[in-house]
Amino acid sequence: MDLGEGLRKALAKLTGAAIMDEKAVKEFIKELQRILISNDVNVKLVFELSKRIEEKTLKEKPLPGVSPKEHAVRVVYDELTNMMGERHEPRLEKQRILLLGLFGSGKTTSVAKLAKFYQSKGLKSGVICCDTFRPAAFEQLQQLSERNGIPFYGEKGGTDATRIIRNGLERLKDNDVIILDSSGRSAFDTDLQRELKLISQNFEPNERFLVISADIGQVAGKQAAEFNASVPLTGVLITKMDGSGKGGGALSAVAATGAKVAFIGTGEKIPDIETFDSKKYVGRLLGFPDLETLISKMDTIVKEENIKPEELLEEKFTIKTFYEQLKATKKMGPLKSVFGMLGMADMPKEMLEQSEEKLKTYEVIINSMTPAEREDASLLKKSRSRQERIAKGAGVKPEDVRRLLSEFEKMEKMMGMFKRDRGFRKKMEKMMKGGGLKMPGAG
Ligand SMILES: Nc1nc2c(ncn2[C@@H]2O[C@H](COP(=O)(O)OP(=O)(O)OP(=O)(O)O)[C@@H](O)[C@H]2O)c(=O)[nH]1
Ligand SMILES: [Mg+2]
Repeated sequence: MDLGEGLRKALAKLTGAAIMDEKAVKEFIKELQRILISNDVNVKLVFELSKRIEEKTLKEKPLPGVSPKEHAVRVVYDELTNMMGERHEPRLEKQRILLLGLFGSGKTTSVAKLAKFYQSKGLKSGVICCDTFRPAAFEQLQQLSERNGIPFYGEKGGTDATRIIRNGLERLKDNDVIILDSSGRSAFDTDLQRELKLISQNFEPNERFLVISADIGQVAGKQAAEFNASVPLTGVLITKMDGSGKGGGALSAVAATGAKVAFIGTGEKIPDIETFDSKKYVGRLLGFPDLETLISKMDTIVKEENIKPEELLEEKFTIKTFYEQLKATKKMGPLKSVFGMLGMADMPKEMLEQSEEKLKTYEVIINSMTPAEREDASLLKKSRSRQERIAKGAGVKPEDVRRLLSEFEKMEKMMGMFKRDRGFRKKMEKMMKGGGLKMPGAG
């Protein structure tokens, strides 16, 4: 079971118990330990954490106005947050950043992601390829940079790191932020150590970020300590937080070494990077809405797709709005995380998977509908002959048309829920101001 799902279930059980007595708390603690350990969090950390949670839940008096159950949720939230490290505040100023790490950890991708990140903060940012080890490294970063409008310097086939850095710094001197991609190895060895020392001396980085893939779990702690001993790190960037069930293990292990998790990678695409904030991370795991991230993400997409926010919540939900939304949500990345951010973690699976192919099929189906049908889906629901006509026109099976309709209906229901919720937007605004953030299952 994934970490978030496990935690949410265990908490819901605790807060749903008729009385939250010692027995219920002890049961919860056992469950919590099982979930954390199976997600590769270090056993010692888990026992320390669960002991504190047990003590605080049973012995501490809740603040006035806070129910024992709310208190318990708060304790769990605080303890998990502490275990996962602190919040990173990136310096938004002129600087040089070195990314280092083992093979395939995500260095090159993260170099481009970071350049875009700093560009989005208004800083001119360029990148240097100083991976002199892997032959295709130059092309990979060059292409990523070209596609994303990032100034790039590299020397194809070049092996002289000192020279590459000198030339690169000269060529990119108009940039505020310069990020350097270094070569990996299959393990940390003296060869890599020597190379990184040389790069450090010539590049004089302000930040030295170790890039680690989340899928190595708690081994991340050992790795961070090992690198740190010879190349003093200023932070760690954990990639593949999206695909790995071991993200929590990696984060907590790195935090336990005292190294700081600076950024996390949450997907293969360039925008999939976040400054690390343990509160946000744990909040999302527990299913509390992370509205700041959601809203800023929505804002960008709404701008890109030219969607008017009112339209998303307009009175009438039509096939047209449905399709616009599917497209937008696909852009937002796995819908799962978006709904997780809204505190509605467990959506029907088929709605979470918006493949390119499926969207294409939907597009041709929708194109075969008459304007009236697009406005009023009830015309279609009742009429098999209309469904068949559309299928024929679109060159698909009638089942495909019905599948679209059934998804439309599900989404329509959800939108209805939002609206009945005394204005979804109002709720979001209220939550953002910090008031009224009700924890699921608590109370
Ligand atoms: N899902 C996911 N994939 C990622 C993420 N970051 C990187 N990847 C993928 O991981 C693979 C390796 O990434 P690279 O950036 O080439 O890794 P590297 O550390 O530069 O590798 P070497 O140069 O060979 O040492 C690529 O397929 C990336 O798309 C992430 O945050 N999430
Ligand atoms: Mg690379």
